[in-house]
Amino acid sequence: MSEGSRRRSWAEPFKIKVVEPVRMTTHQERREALDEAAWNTFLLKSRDVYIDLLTDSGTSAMSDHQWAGMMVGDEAYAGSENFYHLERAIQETYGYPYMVPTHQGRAAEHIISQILISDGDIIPGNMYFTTTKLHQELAGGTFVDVIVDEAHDPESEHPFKGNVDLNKLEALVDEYGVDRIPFISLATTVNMAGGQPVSLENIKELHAFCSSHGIPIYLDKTRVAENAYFIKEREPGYSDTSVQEIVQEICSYTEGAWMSAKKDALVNIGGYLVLRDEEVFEQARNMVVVYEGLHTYGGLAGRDMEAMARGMVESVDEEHIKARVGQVIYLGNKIASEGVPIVKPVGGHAVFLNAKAFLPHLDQEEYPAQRLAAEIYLEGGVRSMERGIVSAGRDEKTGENLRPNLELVRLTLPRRVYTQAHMDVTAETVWEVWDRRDSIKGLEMVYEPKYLRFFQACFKPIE
Ligand code: PM9
Repeated sequence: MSEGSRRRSWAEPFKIKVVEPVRMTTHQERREALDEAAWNTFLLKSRDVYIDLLTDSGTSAMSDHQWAGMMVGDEAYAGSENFYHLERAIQETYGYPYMVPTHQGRAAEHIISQILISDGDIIPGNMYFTTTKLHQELAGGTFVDVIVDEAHDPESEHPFKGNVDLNKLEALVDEYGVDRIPFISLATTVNMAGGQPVSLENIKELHAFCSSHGIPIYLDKTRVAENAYFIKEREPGYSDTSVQEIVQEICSYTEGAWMSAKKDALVNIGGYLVLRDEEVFEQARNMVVVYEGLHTYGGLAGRDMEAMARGMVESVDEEHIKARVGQVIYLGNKIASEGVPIVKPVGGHAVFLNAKAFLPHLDQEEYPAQRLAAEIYLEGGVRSMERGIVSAGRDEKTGENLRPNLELVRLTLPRRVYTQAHMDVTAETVWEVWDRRDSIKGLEMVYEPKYLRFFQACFKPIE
């Protein structure tokens, strides 16, 4: 579409055909809901939420084309037509020859971790992700962060804060030897760093290093299209390359990948593992029948696979991705315009508030980000998520709380769901909390589950 100089930089490339009413609540109702949810936004009932920015996972609005695809679901137990369509779409969009469907991303993480990792292995990666790291640990490995230092600094404006620091990686290889490093766990649009991209230059250097040491790269490509968009926008030499071509190039440097299709691929459920190595594929195809279902459905209905096949093509559409990331940047800039501290630059899928700077009077063990997420809900019915000390969990060996430098609240934007007015209300809600920040106290954790505690932990406010 041609754009004059007076045209805004992004706009939605769709119109709305179906609406879902949401419920407005009073402050009193929200306070009661929060107490009932033990001050954990994951435990709130969705009916009590006005604007739901908990996650972009499985929360996207599907297109009419995807919904039409749901009607041609082939629900045969074996050999569904939609499986073959999905396989073809993956080959064409990403370039991997083999695919094993799973019901969502963590199931694929489980399978690949069990296949590749042995007891005592070291898994280097560009910042941990909660479920990825857990599955690597459950398989006997230890995740080691090799992301660039800038990723841990919310103020750094580095355009590619997702990059791998090759010196850190080399030091790890020297210390443990290649035999104890089964693969590099590379993520595009690094979630816990604030939705920050990796550059193609860095991926190429990583590939050269890994090839010379015989270490394969496995990619978490959950948000690869968003990463590709940032490469197109920021990396010299790519402004005329399509997002689709950039996605293909990223994938070409990797031996395999897992995907939570609930994000980029615009579906409400779905995931898969993709591979180049036939032997690893054989093992994965066998394991999936133990945990998910036959290798031609992997825990999904035929209609889900069809929606995924269609959604992944839409995910690399230039106008779609520009509007998707454009909306996130709009919200980030708006919130920051009143001095609210956010992670810079604004990421691809979410705006991350810097809770340490927002509530500097709280100790990290008083869970400032958890409290801030709760206060934002209380203020305006906007649901967000903690990404700090609660999400980081405990050190496996010492049992101590891990204290990440990043103590963040994530306002995550579902794709194609909310309007610009919703973004404005979200920013206004954050500003209201910002205005009364000095009076906000911390939380005490009163229940802690063993795995992925952020999902189900219970808190009570410190009075
Ligand atoms: N991500 C998210 O909200 C949903 C669950 S954790 C709060 O960000 C990456 C980079 C993810 C991810 C999920 C998974 C797991 C793997 N990698 O949720 O199992 O962001 O489909 O995928 C969530 P599934």
